[in-house]
Amino acid sequence: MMRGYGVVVMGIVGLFGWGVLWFGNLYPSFSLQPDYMSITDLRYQVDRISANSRNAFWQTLEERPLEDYLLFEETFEGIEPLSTTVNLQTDSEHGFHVVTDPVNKKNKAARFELRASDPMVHRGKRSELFVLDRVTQKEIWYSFAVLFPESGYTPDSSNELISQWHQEGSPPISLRTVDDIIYLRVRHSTQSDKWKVMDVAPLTKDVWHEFVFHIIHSAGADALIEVWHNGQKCVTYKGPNHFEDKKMPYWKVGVYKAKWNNNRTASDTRVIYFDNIRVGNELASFETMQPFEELE
Ligand SMILES: [Ca+2]
Repeated sequence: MMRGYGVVVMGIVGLFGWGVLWFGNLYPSFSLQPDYMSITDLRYQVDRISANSRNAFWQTLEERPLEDYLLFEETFEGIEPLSTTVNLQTDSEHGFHVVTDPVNKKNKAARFELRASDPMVHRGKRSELFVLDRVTQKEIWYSFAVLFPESGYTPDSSNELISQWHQEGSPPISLRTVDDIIYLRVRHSTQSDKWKVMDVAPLTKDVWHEFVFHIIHSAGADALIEVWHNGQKCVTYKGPNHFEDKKMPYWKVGVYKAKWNNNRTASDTRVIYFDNIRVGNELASFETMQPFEELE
Protein backbone atom coordinates (compact mmCIF):
# COMPACT_ATOMS: atom_id res chain seq x y z
CA MET A 1 0.00 0.00 0.00
CA MET A 2 2.72 2.48 1.07
CA ARG A 3 4.67 1.56 -2.01
CA GLY A 4 1.59 2.40 -4.10
CA TYR A 5 1.40 5.89 -2.55
CA GLY A 6 5.11 6.33 -3.19
CA VAL A 7 4.69 5.61 -6.89
CA VAL A 8 1.77 8.06 -7.12
CA VAL A 9 3.75 10.81 -5.31
CA MET A 10 6.80 10.18 -7.46
CA GLY A 11 4.58 10.36 -10.52
CA ILE A 12 3.07 13.69 -9.49
CA VAL A 13 6.48 15.17 -8.66
CA GLY A 14 7.86 13.90 -11.92
CA LEU A 15 5.01 15.35 -13.95
CA PHE A 16 5.35 18.66 -12.13
CA GLY A 17 9.07 18.78 -12.83
CA TRP A 18 8.55 17.87 -16.45
CA GLY A 19 5.90 20.57 -16.73
CA VAL A 20 8.20 23.22 -15.26
CA LEU A 21 10.99 22.24 -17.63
CA TRP A 22 8.72 21.96 -20.65
CA PHE A 23 6.82 25.21 -20.15
CA GLY A 24 9.90 26.94 -18.79
CA ASN A 25 11.76 26.16 -22.01
CA LEU A 26 8.88 27.09 -24.23
CA TYR A 27 7.81 30.14 -22.25
CA PRO A 28 9.49 32.78 -24.47
CA SER A 29 7.82 31.41 -27.60
CA PHE A 30 4.35 31.57 -26.07
CA SER A 31 2.65 34.94 -25.81
CA LEU A 32 2.03 34.44 -22.12
CA GLN A 33 4.32 37.24 -21.08
CA PRO A 34 2.20 40.40 -20.69
CA ASP A 35 2.93 43.38 -22.88
CA TYR A 36 3.43 45.45 -19.77
CA MET A 37 4.85 45.10 -16.31
CA SER A 38 2.08 45.37 -13.74
CA ILE A 39 2.02 48.17 -11.24
CA THR A 40 2.30 45.56 -8.50
CA ASP A 41 5.62 44.35 -9.91
CA LEU A 42 6.85 47.90 -10.25
CA ARG A 43 5.75 48.79 -6.73
CA TYR A 44 7.69 45.81 -5.46
CA GLN A 45 10.79 47.12 -7.16
CA VAL A 46 10.23 50.66 -5.96
CA ASP A 47 9.50 49.52 -2.40
CA ARG A 48 12.62 47.44 -2.43
CA ILE A 49 14.66 50.46 -3.50
CA SER A 50 13.00 52.75 -0.96
CA ALA A 51 13.60 50.25 1.82
CA ASN A 52 17.32 50.54 1.26
CA SER A 53 17.22 54.30 1.83
CA ARG A 54 17.59 57.05 -0.68
CA ASN A 55 21.25 56.24 -1.10
CA ALA A 56 20.16 53.12 -2.96
CA PHE A 57 19.76 55.29 -6.03
CA TRP A 58 23.44 56.16 -6.06
CA GLN A 59 24.54 52.70 -4.96
CA THR A 60 22.69 51.20 -7.89
CA LEU A 61 24.25 53.71 -10.24
CA GLU A 62 27.71 52.68 -9.15
CA GLU A 63 26.96 49.16 -10.31
CA ARG A 64 25.94 50.29 -13.77
CA PRO A 65 28.42 50.69 -16.60
CA LEU A 66 27.34 54.21 -17.50
CA GLU A 67 29.51 56.66 -19.38
CA ASP A 68 31.35 59.26 -17.30
CA TYR A 69 28.92 62.00 -18.27
CA LEU A 70 25.78 59.98 -17.51
CA LEU A 71 24.23 59.89 -14.04
CA PHE A 72 21.03 58.07 -14.99
CA GLU A 73 19.44 56.28 -17.91
CA GLU A 74 16.08 54.53 -18.38
CA THR A 75 15.09 53.17 -21.79
CA PHE A 76 12.45 50.69 -20.48
CA GLU A 77 14.15 47.93 -22.48
CA GLY A 78 15.68 45.99 -19.58
CA ILE A 79 14.05 43.27 -17.48
CA GLU A 80 13.86 45.57 -14.47
CA PRO A 81 12.59 48.98 -15.59
CA LEU A 82 12.65 51.58 -12.83
CA SER A 83 15.33 49.74 -10.90
CA THR A 84 17.19 53.01 -10.43
CA THR A 85 14.36 55.51 -10.12
CA VAL A 86 13.35 56.85 -6.75
CA ASN A 87 9.58 56.56 -6.69
CA LEU A 88 6.44 56.05 -8.73
CA GLN A 89 3.62 58.41 -7.81
CA THR A 90 0.33 56.88 -8.91
CA ASP A 91 -2.40 54.98 -7.14
CA SER A 92 -4.37 53.44 -10.00
CA GLU A 93 -3.97 50.34 -12.13
CA HIS A 94 -3.94 52.43 -15.32
CA GLY A 95 -1.46 54.98 -13.89
CA PHE A 96 1.77 53.46 -15.19
CA HIS A 97 2.80 50.59 -17.44
CA VAL A 98 5.83 49.66 -19.51
CA VAL A 99 4.38 48.98 -22.97
CA THR A 100 5.22 48.58 -26.63
CA ASP A 101 5.91 51.95 -28.26
CA PRO A 102 2.76 52.93 -30.22
CA VAL A 103 4.78 54.00 -33.29
CA ASN A 104 7.74 51.59 -33.19
CA LYS A 105 6.83 48.03 -32.25
CA LYS A 106 10.46 47.12 -31.57
CA ASN A 107 10.70 49.67 -28.78
CA LYS A 108 9.39 49.73 -25.21
CA ALA A 109 8.27 52.91 -23.49
CA ALA A 110 6.49 54.07 -20.34
CA ARG A 111 2.77 54.81 -20.61
CA PHE A 112 1.24 57.15 -18.03
CA GLU A 113 -2.50 57.62 -17.71
CA LEU A 114 -4.23 60.09 -15.42
CA ARG A 115 -8.00 60.40 -15.11
CA ALA A 116 -9.88 63.27 -13.50
CA SER A 117 -11.59 60.71 -11.24
CA ASP A 118 -8.29 59.23 -9.96
CA PRO A 119 -7.46 59.39 -6.26
CA MET A 120 -5.14 62.14 -5.04
CA VAL A 121 -1.51 61.08 -4.65
CA HIS A 122 0.79 63.32 -2.62
CA ARG A 123 -1.98 65.91 -2.40
CA GLY A 124 -2.59 66.06 -6.16
CA LYS A 125 -3.92 64.40 -9.29
CA ARG A 126 -0.77 62.89 -10.70
CA SER A 127 0.87 59.93 -12.36
CA GLU A 128 4.53 60.76 -12.17
CA LEU A 129 7.90 59.11 -12.06
CA PHE A 130 10.20 60.58 -9.45
CA VAL A 131 13.40 60.19 -11.48
CA LEU A 132 16.03 62.02 -9.49
CA ASP A 133 16.20 63.07 -5.87
CA ARG A 134 17.77 66.36 -4.83
CA VAL A 135 20.46 67.23 -7.36
CA THR A 136 23.84 67.77 -5.79
CA GLN A 137 25.33 70.07 -8.38
CA LYS A 138 24.11 73.16 -10.19
CA GLU A 139 24.89 72.13 -13.75
CA ILE A 140 22.89 69.17 -15.03
CA TRP A 141 21.74 67.85 -18.41
CA TYR A 142 18.37 66.13 -18.78
CA SER A 143 16.83 64.46 -21.83
CA PHE A 144 13.73 62.44 -22.62
CA ALA A 145 11.27 61.67 -25.39
CA VAL A 146 7.54 62.21 -24.98
CA LEU A 147 4.55 61.24 -27.13
CA PHE A 148 0.93 62.43 -26.87
CA PRO A 149 -1.61 60.04 -28.44
CA GLU A 150 -4.43 61.68 -30.36
CA SER A 151 -7.01 59.52 -28.65
CA GLY A 152 -5.80 60.17 -25.09
CA TYR A 153 -4.81 63.83 -25.13
CA THR A 154 -7.72 65.97 -26.32
CA PRO A 155 -7.13 69.76 -26.27
CA ASP A 156 -7.64 71.44 -22.91
CA SER A 157 -7.29 75.14 -22.05
CA SER A 158 -6.34 74.12 -18.51
CA ASN A 159 -2.63 73.29 -18.37
CA GLU A 160 -0.85 70.26 -16.96
CA LEU A 161 2.79 69.59 -16.05
CA ILE A 162 4.66 66.86 -17.93
CA SER A 163 8.05 67.47 -16.30
CA GLN A 164 8.99 69.44 -13.23
CA TRP A 165 12.06 70.46 -11.30
CA HIS A 166 10.70 70.91 -7.81
CA GLN A 167 12.15 72.51 -4.69
CA GLU A 168 9.25 73.48 -2.38
CA GLY A 169 5.85 74.94 -3.28
CA SER A 170 5.44 75.70 -6.99
CA PRO A 171 8.20 74.14 -9.11
CA PRO A 172 10.70 76.79 -10.28
CA ILE A 173 11.00 75.05 -13.67
CA SER A 174 8.22 73.07 -15.35
CA LEU A 175 7.40 71.86 -18.85
CA ARG A 176 3.67 72.13 -19.47
CA THR A 177 1.03 71.67 -22.13
CA VAL A 178 -2.05 73.77 -22.83
CA ASP A 179 -4.37 73.66 -25.85
CA ASP A 180 -1.95 72.81 -28.71
CA ILE A 181 1.30 74.14 -27.20
CA ILE A 182 4.18 72.73 -25.13
CA TYR A 183 5.69 75.51 -23.02
CA LEU A 184 8.23 76.16 -20.30
CA ARG A 185 7.41 78.04 -17.10
CA VAL A 186 10.33 79.39 -15.08
CA ARG A 187 10.50 81.23 -11.81
CA HIS A 188 11.36 84.89 -12.45
CA SER A 189 12.91 87.36 -10.05
CA THR A 190 10.64 90.37 -10.39
CA GLN A 191 7.36 90.45 -8.53
CA SER A 192 5.52 92.00 -11.49
CA ASP A 193 6.43 89.08 -13.74
CA LYS A 194 6.87 86.24 -11.31
CA TRP A 195 6.77 83.48 -13.93
CA LYS A 196 8.52 83.59 -17.26
CA VAL A 197 6.60 81.61 -19.88
CA MET A 198 8.22 80.44 -23.14
CA ASP A 199 6.63 78.45 -25.95
CA VAL A 200 8.76 75.43 -26.78
CA ALA A 201 6.96 73.41 -29.49
CA PRO A 202 3.57 72.71 -31.04
CA LEU A 203 1.77 69.85 -29.29
CA THR A 204 1.65 67.51 -32.27
CA LYS A 205 0.14 64.08 -31.61
CA ASP A 206 1.30 60.51 -32.24
CA VAL A 207 4.95 61.51 -32.84
CA TRP A 208 7.91 61.48 -30.48
CA HIS A 209 9.08 64.83 -29.16
CA GLU A 210 12.72 64.60 -28.10
CA PHE A 211 13.90 67.11 -25.52
CA VAL A 212 17.35 67.96 -24.22
CA PHE A 213 17.65 70.38 -21.28
CA HIS A 214 20.89 71.98 -20.11
CA ILE A 215 20.24 73.69 -16.78
CA ILE A 216 22.41 75.58 -14.34
CA HIS A 217 20.11 75.66 -11.31
CA SER A 218 20.74 79.11 -9.89
CA ALA A 219 19.14 82.37 -8.79
CA GLY A 220 22.33 84.24 -9.70
CA ALA A 221 24.11 85.54 -12.78
CA ASP A 222 25.22 82.06 -13.84
CA ALA A 223 21.63 80.75 -14.16
CA LEU A 224 20.96 79.09 -17.49
CA ILE A 225 18.31 77.04 -19.27
CA GLU A 226 18.92 75.75 -22.79
CA VAL A 227 16.34 73.55 -24.49
CA TRP A 228 16.50 71.58 -27.73
CA HIS A 229 13.38 70.11 -29.31
CA ASN A 230 13.89 67.41 -31.95
CA GLY A 231 17.49 68.53 -32.39
CA GLN A 232 16.71 72.24 -32.74
CA LYS A 233 17.65 74.79 -30.07
CA CYS A 234 14.42 76.50 -29.02
CA VAL A 235 15.18 78.18 -25.66
CA THR A 236 18.18 80.05 -24.24
CA TYR A 237 17.17 81.68 -20.99
CA LYS A 238 19.67 83.27 -18.61
CA GLY A 239 17.33 84.63 -15.92
CA PRO A 240 16.98 83.13 -12.41
CA ASN A 241 15.40 79.67 -12.34
CA HIS A 242 15.81 78.70 -8.71
CA PHE A 243 14.63 79.59 -5.20
CA GLU A 244 17.91 80.46 -3.51
CA ASP A 245 16.71 79.83 0.04
CA LYS A 246 15.27 76.37 -0.69
CA LYS A 247 16.73 72.90 -1.16
CA MET A 248 18.13 71.82 -4.53
CA PRO A 249 15.51 70.47 -6.97
CA TYR A 250 14.29 66.95 -7.57
CA TRP A 251 13.11 65.93 -11.02
CA LYS A 252 9.89 64.22 -12.15
CA VAL A 253 8.29 63.27 -15.46
CA GLY A 254 4.75 62.07 -16.18
CA VAL A 255 1.59 64.10 -15.79
CA TYR A 256 0.27 66.29 -12.98
CA LYS A 257 -2.93 68.27 -13.45
CA ALA A 258 -3.56 70.59 -10.51
CA LYS A 259 -6.90 71.84 -11.84
CA TRP A 260 -8.37 68.34 -11.38
CA ASN A 261 -7.62 68.47 -7.67
CA ASN A 262 -10.86 70.43 -7.16
CA ASN A 263 -12.42 70.97 -10.60
CA ARG A 264 -13.20 69.36 -13.93
CA THR A 265 -11.94 70.64 -17.29
CA ALA A 266 -12.54 70.08 -21.02
CA SER A 267 -10.67 66.75 -20.88
CA ASP A 268 -11.03 63.92 -18.38
CA THR A 269 -8.09 61.69 -19.40
CA ARG A 270 -4.41 62.28 -20.05
CA VAL A 271 -2.36 59.51 -21.70
CA ILE A 272 1.30 60.25 -22.29
CA TYR A 273 4.34 58.12 -23.22
CA PHE A 274 7.93 58.66 -22.11
CA ASP A 275 11.17 57.02 -23.17
CA ASN A 276 14.95 57.50 -23.12
CA ILE A 277 15.05 59.40 -19.84
CA ARG A 278 18.61 60.50 -19.11
CA VAL A 279 20.47 62.70 -16.69
CA GLY A 280 24.01 63.93 -17.37
CA ASN A 281 26.57 65.80 -15.30
CA GLU A 282 28.68 68.80 -16.34
CA LEU A 283 30.74 66.56 -18.64
CA ALA A 284 27.69 65.91 -20.87
CA SER A 285 26.81 67.85 -24.01
CA PHE A 286 23.91 68.20 -26.41
CA GLU A 287 25.47 65.50 -28.60
CA THR A 288 25.92 62.97 -25.80
CA MET A 289 22.41 63.52 -24.41
CA GLN A 290 20.60 62.72 -27.66
CA PRO A 291 18.79 59.39 -27.96
CA PHE A 292 21.04 56.42 -28.66
CA GLU A 293 18.51 54.79 -30.94
CA GLU A 294 15.91 56.05 -33.36
CA LEU A 295 12.38 56.10 -31.99
CA GLU A 296 10.58 56.33 -35.29
CA1 LIG B 1 12.71 52.34 -25.10
